Parts: sequence; structure tokens; C-alpha cells
Amino acid sequence: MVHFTAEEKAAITGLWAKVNVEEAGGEALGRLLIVYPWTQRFFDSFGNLYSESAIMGNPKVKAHGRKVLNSFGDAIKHMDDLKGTFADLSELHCDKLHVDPENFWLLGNILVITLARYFGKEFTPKLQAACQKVVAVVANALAHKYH
Ligand code: HEG
Repeated sequence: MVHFTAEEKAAITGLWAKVNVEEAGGEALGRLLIVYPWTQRFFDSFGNLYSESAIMGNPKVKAHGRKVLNSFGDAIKHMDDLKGTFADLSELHCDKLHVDPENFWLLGNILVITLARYFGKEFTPKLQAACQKVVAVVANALAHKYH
């Protein structure tokens, strides 16, 4: 079980309070679809993903990015029981959506890059370390129900 120190929890909660989930979520998901184009195949109901600007401006990408980031927000509230918090979502991604768990790691890293862009110098190595830990634990929890 991954442990978060009080200092890490405070750093993450403080950072998260300043995140614009719609903006950062849309950017992170958009970048995932551009940087790793094979991830587009899960989103064929999202319409126009034909170019970088189409992806970044696609309202469904923004809406879904916000949904995913709100889920990260839940994770931050329940850092001590992520497997329980994500049990249903893990089943959904495995049984219904058939998303390869490798993609959770890719998205997590892209989210960290997105946060680094938004926060600039404020995003210290220590803060990055805490964020990398969160995205790793989330990816792990989402992969937990795979069989
Ligand atoms: Mg997933 C739906 C969270 C990665 C593909 N994802 C969802 C939903 C949530 C969520 C909360 C809505 C569930 C519902 O409607 O009940 N996703 C989530 C998280 C992460 C993640 C926290 C973190 C890494 N998802 C992810 C990745 C892919 C993916 C990497 C594909 C590359 N998610 C996916 C698809 C749907 C969801 C295709 C259904 C979208 C729809 O049709 O509305």
C-alpha cells in the first residue's frame, strides 16, 4: 500500500484547489489523443479528431477531460482507499470499455506534464514527485479489477 505523508497530502490538496479541471482535463486528454494517436480508437463517438486543432477544440474532449479530472479529484479526497474508490470504474474500463491499462499510465504522465505547464516554477520537484505518486496509484487502482 502506497503511503502519502502529511506533507505530500497537503501539497497535493493545495495544488489541486488551484486546478481548473475543465481546462487542464481537456488539455491532458487532448494531448493524450495527439501524442498517442492509437488512444483515439476509444473515442470514435467524439466526432472530429482529425487534426491537432480539431482535437484541442472538440467540446466532447473537453467534457470528458473534465470528467476524468474530477475523478482524480475524488482520488485526492480518498488517497487512503483508492482501490475501493475506483473498483467500479476499473470494472467499467476493463469489461465494457476494454481500455488497456497501459493507457492509464500514459494519461497520468500527460496530466503531470500539463500541470507542470500551468504551474511553471511553482511546480517544484517535490510537488512533481507527489503528483507522480498520485497518478501511479490511480493507474494501479484502475487496473486492479482487470482479469
Ligand atoms: Mg476513462 C469513461 C475516469 C483513463 C477511456 N473514464 C470514464 C468515466 C470516468 C473515467 C469517470 C465516466 C464513467 C461513467 O460514465 O460512469 N478514465 C478515468 C480516469 C482515468 C481514465 C480517472 C485515469 C487514468 N479512460 C482513461 C483512458 C482511456 C479512457 C486512458 C482511453 C485511452 N473512459 C474511457 C472511455 C470512456 C471512459 C472510452 C467512456 C466515454 C464515453 O463514451 O462517454
